[in-house]
Amino acid sequence: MIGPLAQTDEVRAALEDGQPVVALESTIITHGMPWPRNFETARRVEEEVRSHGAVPATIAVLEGVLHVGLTDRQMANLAQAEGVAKLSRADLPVAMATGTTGATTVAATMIAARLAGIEVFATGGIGGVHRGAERTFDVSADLRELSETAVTVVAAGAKAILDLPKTWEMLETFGVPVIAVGQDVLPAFWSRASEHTAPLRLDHASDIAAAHVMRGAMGLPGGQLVANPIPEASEIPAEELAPIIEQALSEAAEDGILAKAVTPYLLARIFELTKGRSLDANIALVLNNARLAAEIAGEILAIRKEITAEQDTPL
Ligand code: PSU
Ligand code: MN
Repeated sequence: MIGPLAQTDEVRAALEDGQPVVALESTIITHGMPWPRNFETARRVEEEVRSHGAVPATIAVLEGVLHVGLTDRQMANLAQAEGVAKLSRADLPVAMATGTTGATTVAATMIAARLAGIEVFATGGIGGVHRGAERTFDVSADLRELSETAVTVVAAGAKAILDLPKTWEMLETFGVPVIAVGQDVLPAFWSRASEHTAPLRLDHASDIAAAHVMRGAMGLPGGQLVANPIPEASEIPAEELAPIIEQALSEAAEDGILAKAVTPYLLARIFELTKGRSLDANIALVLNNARLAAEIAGEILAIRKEITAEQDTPL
């Protein structure tokens, strides 16, 4: 284990005992949702993981220390803090070396999970190719991370604020399996359906776990993206959101919002324009992803135990 990595007792015990663990990101808390619902949600997501048989490990950098698992107090402080850095792959080691406090994106959370030996991670939506990327070149580091780091990420697809066709094309180029759960089309975060046929479909946590184990056994780098549709009762239909997204995007352009500030700006604006409905939907889908991630983590360990038992059986 590398030096500055701190685990809660709960996470350390689970990893040592070979219990299922699910990593959770913190940018969604600091940059994705407003106080106090960000803190309430972070705790509910952890409970959801626990009630489905796994241990949650929320990841963040606190004064330079990479924490894998946060106490309630640490989480409450982070959720209320002002000016917390948003750390992706490029920023993570710099923050750790300089004593910075920052929240981890999907990319940085995957890196931390791998260091800690955690194979499954639940979030809301991944970053992707932004609209207008042909001009701005704004492509999230999350995509490259999925091609390099062997963690299965459960998300509700990517947000419609992005250029979804380009996002899926790029993942295909990178050789990242994009797996829709229980349907033939990819979900679009706040909406269950999109126009994009999913490249892969698996309907059971055990199959997703088997694919994860097979990828590892073949020595292929990189993870899997599991695209889990938002529960029906909580979705906002794509037609209804489209004009709101257009408005938020044109305001972002007028205000000259760039780089890391783009995603948080758009989320906050869409929250206002939907009178909070986008946040209710966001919370419902994260809980749904936490549940599936806990099941996948359990199934991965079950498969590994079976393999070990077979190897131990004399011929
Ligand atoms: N999707 C959400 N909420 C978020 C994010 C994505 O629904 O808060 C965050 C994630 O942490 C993701 C990051 O990794 O935004 C992507 O940021 P960027 O586009 O700057 O790479
Ligand atoms: Mn970006």
